[in-house]
Amino acid sequence: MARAKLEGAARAAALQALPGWQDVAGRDAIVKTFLFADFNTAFAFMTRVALEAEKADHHPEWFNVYNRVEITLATHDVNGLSERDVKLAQFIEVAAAAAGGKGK
Ligand code: H2B
Repeated sequence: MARAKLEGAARAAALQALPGWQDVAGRDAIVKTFLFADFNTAFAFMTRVALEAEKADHHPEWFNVYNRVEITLATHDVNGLSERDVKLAQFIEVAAAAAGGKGK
């Protein structure tokens, strides 16, 4: 089930395939910061991610200042990570690359 909690080897394997995504201290979640050329580029990227998130009914926690977007992913229903976070992170990677974003 897409919302089943990822644990152990499955969680480790999923993270391994998501470069730059790191564990959040004190919480079962992952985080990555992206840098873009400017605010417009960052916000265009966020718009793409927002539309995909709404379609998937799975939403990021994020923080934006100018060209920086910090994104935390977790599945609230399971209080941890699920395949939904992996899918959204994969989409985010593609969208960030298309927008010239760099992981920080
Ligand atoms: N997003 C995230 N990140 N985790 C969830 O558990 C979640 C969500 N649940 N978006 C969805 C909405 C849930 O509230 C609705 C009712 O399906």
